[in-house]
Amino acid sequence: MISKHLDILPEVKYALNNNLPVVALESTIISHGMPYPQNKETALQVEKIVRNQGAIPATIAIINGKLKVGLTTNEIDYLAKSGTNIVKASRRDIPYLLSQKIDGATTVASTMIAANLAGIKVFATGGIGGVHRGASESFDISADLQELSNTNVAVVCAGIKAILDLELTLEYLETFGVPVLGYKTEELPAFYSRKSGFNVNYKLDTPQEIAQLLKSKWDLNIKGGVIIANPIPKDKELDFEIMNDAISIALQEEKTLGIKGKNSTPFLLQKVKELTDGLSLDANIELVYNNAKLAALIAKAYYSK
Ligand code: PSU
Ligand code: MN
Repeated sequence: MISKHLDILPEVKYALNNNLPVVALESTIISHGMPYPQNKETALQVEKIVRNQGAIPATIAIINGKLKVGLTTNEIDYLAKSGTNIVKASRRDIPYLLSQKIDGATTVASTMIAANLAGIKVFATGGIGGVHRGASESFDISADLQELSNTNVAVVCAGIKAILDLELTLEYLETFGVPVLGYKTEELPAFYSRKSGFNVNYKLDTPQEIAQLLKSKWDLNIKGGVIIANPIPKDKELDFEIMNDAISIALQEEKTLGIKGKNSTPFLLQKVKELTDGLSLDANIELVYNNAKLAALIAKAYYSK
């Protein structure tokens, strides 16, 4: 009965049936992570980058009561224009949205669920959700982390978003057995910048080695995902200290306004963008491109004989 709830684009279905590399892409980053029209341009460009590497892109969202795996340009345009008017849909929201036929943009967690149901192994995004700063009081821990401990999809990201508590996020991932790999780096990147002061678990230097690690994990039925932390390119990164200052101001304002729960991440990203005169958005776009490329190479390595 799974197929009743899944709507897979023919091109993606063909690729999956023939063991061709497919890369899943999320849609909350389109609706809630970036403003229009940059969000639309980015989403389309990301698909192009995946194609240029020889893989098939599958952007995922909830449309017309189905988990849609692979979107048309019109659907991407619709999500981009809807912005925060569309529901940000994580794991807990899927049953309600499907049964009520309400559209939703999928987060890392819900994109992983749909990708796994469709049989997609590799997923590219900007940054995963994590343990928020001050979580000991707010209890705000992204559902993305639980999903990574449960669902067999590899997530390529630019490390853990600098707005979060990186140390606590790493502890959480360790507890739940999620490997954090660094692509050509020992240091965990912090989204906008390449340094964070924390280490990844293992540094791997080729997409082939990463694909082998994924196979080892899943051959043994060691359930759950893998994080592949891919640092933003050197010439695109922002200064760690400057970003930290902007993030501190954004966090203070969030507290004053009483913003909580699922609105927290979109608010912080938007506020940091304002405080950096748009520089954080430029960096965010560049790091997503960089991740899409690596994800395509890993997907190709995973499916090569
Ligand atoms: N990365 C980005 N921009 C985003 C997000 C990630 O560069 O907008 C989104 C993802 O969809 C991620 C979500 O799953 O933020 C995390 O939200 P929360 O902390 O509420 O779980
Ligand atoms: Mn949260």
